[in-house]
Amino acid sequence: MATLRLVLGDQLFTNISSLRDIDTHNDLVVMMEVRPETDYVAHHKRKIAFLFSAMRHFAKSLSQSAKVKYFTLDSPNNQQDFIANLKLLLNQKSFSKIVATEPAEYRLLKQLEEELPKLNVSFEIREDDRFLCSKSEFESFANQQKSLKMENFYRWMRKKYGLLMTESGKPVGGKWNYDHDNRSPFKAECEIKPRLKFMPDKITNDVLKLVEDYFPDNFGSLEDFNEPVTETQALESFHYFLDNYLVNFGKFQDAMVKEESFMFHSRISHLINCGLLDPLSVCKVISQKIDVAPLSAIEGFIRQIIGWREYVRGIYWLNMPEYIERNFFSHTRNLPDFYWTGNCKMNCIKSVVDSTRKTAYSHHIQRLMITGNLALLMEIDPKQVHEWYLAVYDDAYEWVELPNTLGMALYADGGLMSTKPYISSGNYINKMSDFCKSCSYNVKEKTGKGACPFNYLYWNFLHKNKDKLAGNRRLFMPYRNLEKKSAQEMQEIISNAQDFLESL
Ligand code: FAD
Ligand code: DLZ
Ligand code: SF4
Repeated sequence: MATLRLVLGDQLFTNISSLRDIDTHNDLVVMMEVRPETDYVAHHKRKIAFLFSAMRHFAKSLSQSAKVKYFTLDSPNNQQDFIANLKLLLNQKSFSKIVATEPAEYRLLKQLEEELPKLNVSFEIREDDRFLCSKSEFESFANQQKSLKMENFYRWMRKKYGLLMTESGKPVGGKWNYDHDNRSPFKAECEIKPRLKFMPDKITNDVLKLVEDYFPDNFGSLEDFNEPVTETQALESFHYFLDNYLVNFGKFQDAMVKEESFMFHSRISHLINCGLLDPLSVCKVISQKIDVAPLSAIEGFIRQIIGWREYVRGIYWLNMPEYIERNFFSHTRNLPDFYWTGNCKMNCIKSVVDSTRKTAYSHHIQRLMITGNLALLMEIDPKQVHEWYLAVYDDAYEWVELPNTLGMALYADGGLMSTKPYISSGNYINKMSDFCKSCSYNVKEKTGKGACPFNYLYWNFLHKNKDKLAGNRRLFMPYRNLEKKSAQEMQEIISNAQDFLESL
């Protein structure tokens, strides 16, 4: 008898485990656009458009060799629920079994585990082996460590996959990590080429109209939508990165330039996360580029994928569901409106929010050291920050977004993800970007009306959280500098910070 095979929106991979043994004559693949998934946060319009278009293209391509039932969001028989739609299909035809690949998010895995048994048909939830470290492997790795550190995990993964390893088992070039070479600001010393654009076809145009009709008030703009939405286009986009940006990827990885949201970054996280690109294949291709790009760029890139990406997933599954509740500093302030409107005098924040609205993208340092940094210094409730990041980026799924936001950017997990909070004054932002040049605040001023808010908020934060942070060896220098501040300077810092926070 036939099998019913469920494919979720972020499982657009031809060799996904749920399809591997498909009987193309009998089985039915089901995919669906449903309101609970579009509404668990109010996603950026571009995120919904990208995913729906990619889902529809995937279904179309699959239907050339298999039977596919696709529920569009506006189809009249769509029950707007994964289980209710499965029930509908089970009522129309008998299936011996339902097969799915495990959802990447805790929320949906729990729902399937609870509700599939009620359908009175056998079911199987298979492992998602697109990830390079299984949940159980990560757990046993973690159990063997005195303290869990990304760097150790990354080295273990390098050995496991033989990536950038010599035949004698040593790291290529003699060092595991070349991050020190990757911290240059950008002084317009080379061209940043325009990105490749993929013009919308009929499928994409239909989706763009649907998103505008159904989600008119969601954050973000659909103007000039030109994302890759098929595997072929995703590969083209990745190869364009290799040919045009990889050489400078490492050196300028942390640099920020107004109006240049992508810099030399790959812009592939949304493509990997939804299945259009395979992370291991990407790393294998890039490791062959050793003759055309600096080792620091290649190593840095591979570290992000087999290191950070897998590590955050491991942390997520090891600690959910309690992880989402963590709030180490007990912060409770509301996220200010300017995270949505961009209406504020801080040029760095305004620029990042504006480009997020246009592209549903920011690169890592913009997420960590601009919006994340300020949210922590402003003592915003971690859950509200988490929901913002989950909504506004087209690569955002809870398994990857939550540890990055709650753990890395906000230190709300008290140090599980990072060894110290990623906070900075305006000085760092000024060093790594051109935002401050055209800001109405003065980055050199520490206190007073015209002073950069990052400056007094930074020292105020360190002062306020002395009990929790002063013992951290990685914060030795900042605390030593804090001690050197005069009583009067401290008073001004605290009073400026208070005024700022109360004005939110
Ligand atoms: P590149 O800089 O070109 O890096 C290459 C690839 O490495 C990325 O495509 C991505 O797959 C992977 N990668 C790099 N850093 C990380 C990381 N810290 N965690 C996981 N993978 C990483 N990434 C997401 O994919 N989804 C998210 O929802 C997300 N939320 C974030 C929230 C915050 C607060 C922060 C600080 C980071 C977040 N990241 C997230 C990680 C990172 O910022 C993005 O992966 C990266 O900016 C994507 O751009 P890119 O493809 O051009 O990456
Ligand atoms: C993000 C998303 C959105 C917006 N819509 C859908 C959808 O309608 N149908 C679907 O199958 N998946 C969607 N997704 C992706 C899911 O949220 C994702 O598969 C789960 O959260 C598991 O990671
Ligand atoms: Fe941002 Fe401060 Fe620089 Fe203005 S001066 S851009 S607020 S860091």
